[in-house]
Amino acid sequence: MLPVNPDRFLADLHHLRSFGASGVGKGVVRQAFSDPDIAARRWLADQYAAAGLTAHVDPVGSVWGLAEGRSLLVGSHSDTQPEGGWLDGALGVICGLELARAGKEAGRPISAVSFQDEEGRFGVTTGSRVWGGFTSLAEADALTDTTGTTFAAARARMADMAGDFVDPARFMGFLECHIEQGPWLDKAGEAAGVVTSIVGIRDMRITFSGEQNHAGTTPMHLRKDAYRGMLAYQQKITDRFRNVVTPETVWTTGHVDLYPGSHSIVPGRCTFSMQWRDGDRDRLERMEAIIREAIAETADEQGLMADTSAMLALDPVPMDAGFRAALETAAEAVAPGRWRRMPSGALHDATSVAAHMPVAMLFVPSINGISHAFEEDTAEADLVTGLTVLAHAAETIARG
Ligand code: HGY
Ligand code: MN
Ligand code: MN
Repeated sequence: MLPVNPDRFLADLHHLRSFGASGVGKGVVRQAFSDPDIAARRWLADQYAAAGLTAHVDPVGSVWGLAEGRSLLVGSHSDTQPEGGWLDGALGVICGLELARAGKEAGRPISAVSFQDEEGRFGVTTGSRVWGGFTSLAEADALTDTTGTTFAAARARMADMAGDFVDPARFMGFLECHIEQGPWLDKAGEAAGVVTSIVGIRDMRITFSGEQNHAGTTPMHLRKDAYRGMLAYQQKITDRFRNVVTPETVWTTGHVDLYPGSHSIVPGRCTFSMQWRDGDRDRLERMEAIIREAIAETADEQGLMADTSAMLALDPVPMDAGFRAALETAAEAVAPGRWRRMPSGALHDATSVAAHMPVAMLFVPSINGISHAFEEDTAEADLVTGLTVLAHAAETIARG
């Protein structure tokens, strides 16, 4: 097996946590292109170079540690949610660093990567989507975060480091180790999850515009209240989704912006996020039709204007059968009887990479199933098991 060093791996994981440590538990605040994110990426590039890899930053801020010739790629993302955990993405990035180092020592070409903006400050999995050719650089540059900052302006902060895009053809496949971010492995006392498929996702912003007015003198029946428009819309989709969704289907409004945001003003504008996920592409499309119909009906009934942003669409992706088999064999060897096959309800960069090469993913347990929160954590023994299973599988795959 590749000569991975668990102590070195854990030390690097904790060092990466120090970039943007929130001061609350093991929480981290390290959004794409923030100071801690850029500092972490500079540190990663130095680690890749110190390991004898070619350190490289691409135009969208993803950082690569490249082995000579054709190699197996291992990695994830090192940016976090506005309130993130220390392991979401970081685990896979440090697994990539450790496997690439061990690969160099063992003469097994393994490359490493930390993709940029997987967490969607601008658009979910932006870095790997642009690298993968799903979104043009021009389209990405026009994306904005919730404050109106453009991707172009943000990525300009790393322009001094940026080179060309890395050619996907130099890799024979991709492995990503990630925390489960759900409850199942932790509840079952299991150590590893071999991912079968990654859900598809749709994501957009919806804006209702009505009439800003006085909260005290405007009778209820004369209002064109944008917030009440959103509430009416939400009720319509909840009612109509019942015939379409399954217990695995999820939909979320995670961000709402009311304008002008005063207690004494009837909001004239309400912009909110609408995200939905499922393992079935047809179901995602049926949900989209319901959403767009509910928007139009609500605007008409309430005398509002409605506008929608461009919609981000990633379809469900099955993992490569051969790579999955290598992970299953490795999991049984390292944690006999304490692993399972399972789908991923979270999105990952592996979705973008899968269009170019075989990919597979390995999950480790999340304590109490918590993620995208400062409380996110995993027992160190489970982190080391994840690294060991990945190294075992990488050896099998690299050997061919
Ligand atoms: O939202 C997701 O699934 C990922 O954690 N960004
Ligand atoms: Mn992630
Ligand atoms: Mn995440």
